[in-house]
Amino acid sequence: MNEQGPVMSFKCTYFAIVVLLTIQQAKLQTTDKEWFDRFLRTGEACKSNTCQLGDLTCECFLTIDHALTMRYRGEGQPAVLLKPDKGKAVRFDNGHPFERSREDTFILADGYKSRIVIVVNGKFPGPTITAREGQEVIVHVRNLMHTDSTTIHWHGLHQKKTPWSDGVAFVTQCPILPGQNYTYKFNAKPFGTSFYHAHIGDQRTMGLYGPLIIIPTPGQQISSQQEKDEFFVAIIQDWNHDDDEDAL
Ligand SMILES: *[C@@H]1O[C@H](CO)[C@@H](O)[C@H](O)[C@H]1NC(C)=O
Ligand SMILES: [Cu+2]
Repeated sequence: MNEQGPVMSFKCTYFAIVVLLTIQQAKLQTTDKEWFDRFLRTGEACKSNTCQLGDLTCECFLTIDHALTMRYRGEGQPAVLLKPDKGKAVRFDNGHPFERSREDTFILADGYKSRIVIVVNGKFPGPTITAREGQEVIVHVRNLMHTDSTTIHWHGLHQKKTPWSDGVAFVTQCPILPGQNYTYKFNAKPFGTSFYHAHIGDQRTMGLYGPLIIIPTPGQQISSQQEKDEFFVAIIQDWNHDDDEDAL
């Protein structure tokens, strides 16, 4: 009569474990908002378990917002305006030295006055996106600018079969309105060193751009290998002391 007892209780335990694991899994699932916020803090762009050799996808999160150069944001304390003095940043109001260790938490640019720029994940210029040739690149873009709409163009990529990801405002997509998101999906082809940039108004010169590097699949004839620590990325841009809308 009792023969089924152990089997039943084993089934129940098994069932309970599966339920618990499923709940655990759901808890561990990071939401898009959490990813956006995480990369906004770290200044990086892409999930570390993607974009590597052998991964099928390269998934990144870009938050777009305005910021001021030469201004320490405060991080819980009052914000501080800065000015350059003999190669160091000092307080604008009293000329006192500013803590050197905090220098990478504000945007220096060329140190000439405080100017409005556009930052990507808090950085000016934006963080580097490095994908592998042939990967599906997925870039979630969150537009936190208050009144500007935006789009991002992936310079050098052919967008075969994905014309809607080309990022040309009013031509291949409606601009991403303030407060809205948009996800770009495209194939990482051809390989090469390029950049992504805003494709609307003066936003590129204001800072909405960053390096976009597609590493070739191994075994191909290429002029110079661009991997490991043997290279660094330099990116240059036009820079105006006046706001770009006045300079244009
Ligand atoms: C944009 O994405 C963020 C993060 O996932 C979300 O919190 C927000 O509601 C989205 N905004 C819109 C308008 O869908
Ligand atoms: Cu371009």
